[in-house]
Amino acid sequence: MEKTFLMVKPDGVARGLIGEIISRFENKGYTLNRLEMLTPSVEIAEAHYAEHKEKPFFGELVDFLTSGPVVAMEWEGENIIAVSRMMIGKTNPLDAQPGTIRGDLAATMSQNVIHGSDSAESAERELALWFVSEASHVS
Ligand code: 3AN
Repeated sequence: MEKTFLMVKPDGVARGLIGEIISRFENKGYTLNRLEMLTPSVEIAEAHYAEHKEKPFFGELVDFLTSGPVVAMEWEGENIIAVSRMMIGKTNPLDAQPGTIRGDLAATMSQNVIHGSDSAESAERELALWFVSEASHVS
């Protein structure tokens, strides 16, 4: 069974959307394996967005992710990586379809409520980054 990393970003937490977002994946039939609420350090935010290090918006991205609590989660289910990306919707609000999380709940490119891993490699890397040790969590 496939696993992925999903995160309610600081805007989603501040706007009271944690329950709404978790419900969408529960209603779909996926399983929530792990959940942690934390305010990310600069180190973890930079590592998370390492692929965007050269982008002009990198500083803004890190500032935003470290601005308040997030909800980091491990979810499991059939084809969850591709399907959760469809459920999340496109990054640009002009492309995010109604019915998707961003299409329904997000209006800007930079504050778009949720992150989801975009490939098996990203999922593995991000789960290892955010959930450091199997032994330190009850699963
Ligand atoms: P996604 O989150 O849809 O996988 P990525 O990985 O391309 O999108 O970008 C990561 C995050 O960077 C996005 N969620 C968004 O918050 C931010 N971002 C992407 N492109 C831009 C941009 N052109 N301007 C500002 N922020 C951006």
